[in-house]
Amino acid sequence: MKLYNNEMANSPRKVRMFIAEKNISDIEIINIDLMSGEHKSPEYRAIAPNSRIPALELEDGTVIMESTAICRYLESLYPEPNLFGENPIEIASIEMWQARIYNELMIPLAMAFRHLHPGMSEMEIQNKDYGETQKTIGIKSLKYFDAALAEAEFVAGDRFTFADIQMITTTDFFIGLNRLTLEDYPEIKRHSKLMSERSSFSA
Ligand SMILES: N[C@@H](CCC(=O)N[C@@H](CS)C(=O)NCC(=O)O)C(=O)O
Repeated sequence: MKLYNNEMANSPRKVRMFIAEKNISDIEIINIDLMSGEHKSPEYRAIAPNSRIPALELEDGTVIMESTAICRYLESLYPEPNLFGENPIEIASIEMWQARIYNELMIPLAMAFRHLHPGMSEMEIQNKDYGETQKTIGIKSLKYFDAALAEAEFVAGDRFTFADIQMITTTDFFIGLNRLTLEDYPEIKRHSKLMSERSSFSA
């Protein structure tokens, strides 16, 4: 299998963390240069028509796009350690938290970054008003998820799961890039420290 990757971007980092947690060793990493627009080249589009990374190419040429879909595929191939839930309520809880973090936290913070950060002006037709609105929504969500994290050690209960990967890849990347600080979110800061102690954190 081949993983189309970029070391600086947050979506492929989810997959790299997942691979590290599962200790999977048969995936070749192929780096794609986003800054030079390699992901928009005809060669890469032929592999991943969405022009995004990550993408996972299987031995038979099948390509899976979307970081969560890739992780779900890998969970089926390598069930241990379980990261998507072991019983109906745990499966639902992990799905709920990972989807809520993605939709309510990651998307607004990502849009704020894309529309406000000077470094993104080459990659995005920036709309400052839209960026500011998304930043406000993102800050509201940070407060919400900070309070939610006070209820449990990990995002979806008492053990590490994919929901924690969704959270740490979002907070570690987008809080700083949006010129926000972890100091304002003590439970997210606690969670970040917990995640930074895992070897997969630097994958
Ligand atoms: N929902 C997708 C998002 C993929 C995505 O947007 N990847 C970014 C890097 S984090 C990308 O390829 N951006 C290129 C662009 O926006 O042109 C996933 O989770 O895989």
